Amino acid sequence: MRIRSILAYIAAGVVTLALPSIVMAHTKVVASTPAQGTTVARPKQVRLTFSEALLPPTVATSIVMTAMPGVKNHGEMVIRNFTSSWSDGNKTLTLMLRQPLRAGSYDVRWQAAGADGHRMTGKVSFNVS
Ligand SMILES: [Cu+2]
Repeated sequence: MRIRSILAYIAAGVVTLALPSIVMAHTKVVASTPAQGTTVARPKQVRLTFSEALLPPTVATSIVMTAMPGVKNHGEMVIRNFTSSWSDGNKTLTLMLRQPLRAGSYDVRWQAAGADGHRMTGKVSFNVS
């Protein structure tokens, strides 16, 4: 009985020590096409690969044009003409545009809840020439 309670005490300690690494493992984008900071020819799809498998209903993404060549104070324009699909065991999200993106600057903004339920947000920015 005494040994059992000691073992339970040790097990509780191990779980407590393991917690910080679980909390730290927040969802992030580990790769994208176009890649962050690059300039590409008019893409017809955008792909985000996350650090972990996600539940698609928890993921929201938007493609926002933030600047257009030759237009001052363009403001933000949300691009809506795409469909999306998951692959790679729900780690990779592909946004397929009905028309290639026009020249300009873009943010792909995302939010997603990872395994610990915390909602994370981020963005990938790139230029289209
Ligand atoms: Cu978290």
